[in-house]
Amino acid sequence: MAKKKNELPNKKAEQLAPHTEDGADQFLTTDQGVRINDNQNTLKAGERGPSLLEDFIMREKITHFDHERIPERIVHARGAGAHGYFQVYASMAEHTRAGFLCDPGRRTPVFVRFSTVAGSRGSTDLARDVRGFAVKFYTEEGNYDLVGNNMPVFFIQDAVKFPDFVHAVKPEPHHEMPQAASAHDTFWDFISIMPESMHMIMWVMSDRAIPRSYRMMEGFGVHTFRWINAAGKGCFVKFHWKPLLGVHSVAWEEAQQISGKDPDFHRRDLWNAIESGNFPEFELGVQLIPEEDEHKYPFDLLDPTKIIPEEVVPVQRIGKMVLDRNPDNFFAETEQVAFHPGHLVPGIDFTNDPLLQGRLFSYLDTQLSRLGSPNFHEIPINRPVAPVHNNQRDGHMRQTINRGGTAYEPNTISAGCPFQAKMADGGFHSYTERIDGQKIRGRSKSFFDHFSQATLFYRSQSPAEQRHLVNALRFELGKVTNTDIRIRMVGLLSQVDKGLAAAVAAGLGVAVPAQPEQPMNRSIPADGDPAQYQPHAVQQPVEKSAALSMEHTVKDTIKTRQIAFLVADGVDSGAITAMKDALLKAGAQVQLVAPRLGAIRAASGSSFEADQSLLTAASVLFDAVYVPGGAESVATLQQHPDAIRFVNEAYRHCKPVAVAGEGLQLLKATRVPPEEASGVVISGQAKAFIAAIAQHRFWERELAK
Ligand code: HDE
Repeated sequence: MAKKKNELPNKKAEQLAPHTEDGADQFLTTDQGVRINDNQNTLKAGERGPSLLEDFIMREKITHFDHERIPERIVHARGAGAHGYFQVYASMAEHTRAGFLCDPGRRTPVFVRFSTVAGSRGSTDLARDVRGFAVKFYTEEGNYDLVGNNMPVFFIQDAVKFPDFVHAVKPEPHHEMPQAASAHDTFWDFISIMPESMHMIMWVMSDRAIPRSYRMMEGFGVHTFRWINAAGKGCFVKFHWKPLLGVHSVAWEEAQQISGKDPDFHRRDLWNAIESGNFPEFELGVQLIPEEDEHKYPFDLLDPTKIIPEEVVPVQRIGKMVLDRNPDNFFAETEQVAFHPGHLVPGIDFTNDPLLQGRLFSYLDTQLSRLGSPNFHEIPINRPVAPVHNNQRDGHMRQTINRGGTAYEPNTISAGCPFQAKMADGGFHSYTERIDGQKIRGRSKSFFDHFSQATLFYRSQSPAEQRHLVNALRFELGKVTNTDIRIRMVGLLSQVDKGLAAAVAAGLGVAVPAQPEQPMNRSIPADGDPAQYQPHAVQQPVEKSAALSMEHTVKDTIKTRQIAFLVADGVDSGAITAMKDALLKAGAQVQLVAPRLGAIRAASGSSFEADQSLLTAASVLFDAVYVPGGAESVATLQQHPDAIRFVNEAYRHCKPVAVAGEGLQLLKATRVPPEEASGVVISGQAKAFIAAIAQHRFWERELAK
């Protein structure tokens, strides 16, 4: 498909353009612009002699190479980025004075980076993990970063625990194993004595942790933030990103296989979608809470382990983000982009969430070691489109050439410039919140309900989702070698839901502890009285929340779904064309998978080019499989173990399978029932197949196994 170009002006794209380089039709040069005549041989004393120190060309090249790497991000090292824009549907001026949220005519350029958390830069995309969802808005009033995740809560309530948490989940320090996985002793050791993690554990053990695509996951700001309008009135706000393609995941076994077949699965999917003009779209949603309601709920708005159920405060969809351009260079853009929750614009402010407060320190600090200089804001991808004028000067790799004879403020020599901006001129003004308290290391009692929202999440899941959650816990705790940790975890789970704990315990071959009423909580100060720190459950305003289950997501589109057609010589060309046309029309993408590459001869005499062979393709890389008729083609596939495996696996992973004509014969060689069943279409009818693909998965099949 031809790449659709976004012709509309984009200030960030215009700003980046002069920084791009293109070697097409150009001579090779040194970094100083000198043309290179021989890039194949070092300067030597004689053809067989030693290399000469004076070879400035070779030394420059090797020196640059030696220093190519920068430290990877301590968390969220593996990611993929994209450019796009955001536009608000209607002015939100009643609640915020942020310019990009008040003008529906304004398209604000954005750069988004999706990521996994625990793995290194080269790790698999399909690890069971939280996904980062970081958005940089290049607004007219300066850069605003919404640095969120695909899960609305977090593991811990206070930033001071973050290094411990990350050390626990990262590969273990003595042997650096396992990579990009939480299924090991240190992670679960920490969690088993950290009851505040239980709500987040429900999310990470759910299928949300193995998304089908970055384009099919939600995003959340996690913390409660504040909006402030032009009159200075504040309200609380929770941010959501809602993908227009719905929220979908893969099966755990599938995730593990994808990690082998294509560890770049999510990165490739994002790249290909944008290249083919299928621009990912997300709506920005907000939950607005009037200040007067701060203490109205049975949870604390400042506690990042809590959500506000959508049934209690509905999510208003206020605008749309479209990702329409891939980066030109991964390192320059995706690797060097620097997010920071403290990149704020007037009209948006923080709350006292103790996790957020710690983040405000960490992100700026980490960029200094990662990017190596306080001038990281001058790297093209990080530059605001709003003008920058201040008295920050010098430092490594300074690029701006500041004119003028003063670098301080106030001054008279430069007529006081650059001068402070009044609020009316767009000057940032922190929200005037009244604070009155003692200086203490402590936590509010309102943070001590560690279980009721974990319970709410678990009970809101469909039976299949609950099953997956149980299996995920059995898998993860099954990889834990220390039995005490397993038992402590089962004890904690019994505080969430007795059935959940019993199911996990059965898989681990342990008993649910009889007395887990006071779950282990080591998260207390040395001189603290344990009795004062015990978690307690608080009745939630709803028993269940539909929004928490992916079963309730969008299931009326097959846009960008990848469909495999299994074909061989002698295939029925009509059955290919009819199905392909219908699927393409509905927005899906089709690949012909054959026993070998090259031209596949159809029964009619025409031919088709195979996109992949059974050797390079795998069912786990597709959303559905179709076997068109043609006696010779089907007979060949029936004899091909990889074709049988392809269909069996697609069925096992609960995907739609369709056959037409003799294609039915292939099913007889597989474990797929050769009859019309949920997600099995034997009529060859495109309409039924499309409806099945839109359903995504038929999890009930798992029960029949
Ligand atoms: Fe981060 N986090 N984080 N985090 N985080 C980083 O910043 C940190 C937290 C999130 O694509 C680091 O530039 C602390 C919550 C994303 O570049 C670092 C705490 C949420 C990304 C850091 C948290 C996030 C990061 C590492 C607890 C969801 C990737 C590299 C107080 C709301 C951004 C970097 C990108 C990255 C610190 C918790 C999201 C070390 C101290 C909660 C999406 O600064």
